[in-house]
Amino acid sequence: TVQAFSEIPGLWRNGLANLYSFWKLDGFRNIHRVMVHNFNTFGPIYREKIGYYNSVNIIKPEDAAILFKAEGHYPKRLTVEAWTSYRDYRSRKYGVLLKNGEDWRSNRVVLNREVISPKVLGNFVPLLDEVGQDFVARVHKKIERSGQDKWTTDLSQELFKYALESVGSVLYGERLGLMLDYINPEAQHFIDCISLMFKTTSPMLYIPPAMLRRVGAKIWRDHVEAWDGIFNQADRCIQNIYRTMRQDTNTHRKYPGVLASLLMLDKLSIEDIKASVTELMAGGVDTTSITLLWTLYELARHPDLQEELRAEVAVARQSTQGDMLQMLKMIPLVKGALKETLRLHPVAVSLQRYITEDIVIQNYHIPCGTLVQLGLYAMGRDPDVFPRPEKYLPSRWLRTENQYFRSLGFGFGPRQCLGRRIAETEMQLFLIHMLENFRVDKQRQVEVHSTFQLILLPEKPILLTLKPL
Ligand code: HEM
Ligand code: 2DC
Repeated sequence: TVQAFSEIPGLWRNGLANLYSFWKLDGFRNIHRVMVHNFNTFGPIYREKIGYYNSVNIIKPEDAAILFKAEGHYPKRLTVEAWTSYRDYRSRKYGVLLKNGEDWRSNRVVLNREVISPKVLGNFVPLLDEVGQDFVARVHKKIERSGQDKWTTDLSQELFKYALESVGSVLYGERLGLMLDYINPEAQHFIDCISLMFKTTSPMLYIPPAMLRRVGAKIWRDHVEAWDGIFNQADRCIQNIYRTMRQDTNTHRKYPGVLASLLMLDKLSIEDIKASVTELMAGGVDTTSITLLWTLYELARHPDLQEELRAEVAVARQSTQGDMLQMLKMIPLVKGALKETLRLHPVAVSLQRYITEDIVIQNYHIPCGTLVQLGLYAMGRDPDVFPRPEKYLPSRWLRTENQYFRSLGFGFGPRQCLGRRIAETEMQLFLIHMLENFRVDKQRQVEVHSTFQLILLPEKPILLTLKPL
């Protein structure tokens, strides 16, 4: 017989007391490890309430399948109240990230066609490929200047610029100039604002932003300042395109970018377009750059694997004579490496949905309307789900039969990551160019752990050495 909802193990009766213990454990920065600990303590399902944040947590792929079957027509994830509060405070529209219900769906359908449908890949690849080539040229220059035939550095700032340049070129159909020596200080400010925005968001998952705003808390003020910086820079980029579009009357031969395509399509209001394009621009920086940094870190730790990937890329290059769109279809191991990176170092610690019907998971009844959370980080390290989980093995993704609800780094279904195609293409092209030009090396074999700043980040700088082949 099915057991009652109230029988699910876990700590959910006293939210405030749990918030206190969470804080004592430094849980704000360790939510991923706290989740692993909870699954070890309570088993594959547990209930939890921290502050006002109430959820049921699951870890098994089979249970993820049940969850996503119950997500309904308008899938809804946890609302990040800090983000909606800011928009309400400044009277700005929600984009697709924060909308829900029919409003979300109608916007998302239009955006899907311009951002994530396979037909746009042909438009994106030449733009992103150019950015990849410029990155490589920039690294060659750095190596030359070092006078040592190698360059040892914390690549994260360079990768932030690469990611912003990439997403910018796709959104606006033109270059922002971030691969140059002297970059626009406003673009650098934008990058800094995104990191600050993420960092100030995490405590507000547990402490209501409305309350922090009332007492004039620093964290709320910093958060507002960060979003203001993000919106100002996105507004400048959007205005710029809007202006040139109105002057430019001749028909476009080249692909004009996502923003211009959306404006010409005329299916969404300008305010809706601005809101979602801003989210795309902000969502496109830390996510892909950190995933690439983790991938280079893993390749540096696994030199033989690095050579294998290099060989795969070389064969793909040879047999397609550099036709990039074709080449991207011939690099399964490179794609496996990216999946493997997201398994061990996911950007999102969890995926969540408010379920729209009653379900049964692990023999417990869960009522309609409950927030159910899949612990993505914990699942990636569960030995029952991934044999020898501590091993970085891209080849585990080559067999498709074992992938059932296991490759969820970008989420699932109609509410999955809107930037997924951009992210995947941008990261694949980056690895192709890097593998063709440099060997990645690491000084000492020290393990780097993650820290939670809304997204998971390396807890300390990762120093890598790049040498020309
Ligand atoms: C949503 C992961 C890159 C824009 C999401 C979600 C995840 C995710 C897990 C939630 C999906 C769900 O609830 O099912 C990632 C990862 C990335 C990445 C791992 C890179 C490695 C990007 C990029 C952009 C972007 C490059 C923008 C160009 C968005 C947006 C949403 C989203 C707008 C909200 C979609 C909606 O609510 O309809 N992402 N993301 N992401 N992501 Fe990404
Ligand atoms: C954070 O407990 C942990 O892709 C919380 O590009 C639950 C939660 C809810 C929503 C998740 C968030 C977590 C992590 C960051 C995500 C976000 C949805 C979208 C966002 C996964 C797991 C992200 C990084 C977007 C951000 C776009 C934004 C900057 C405009």
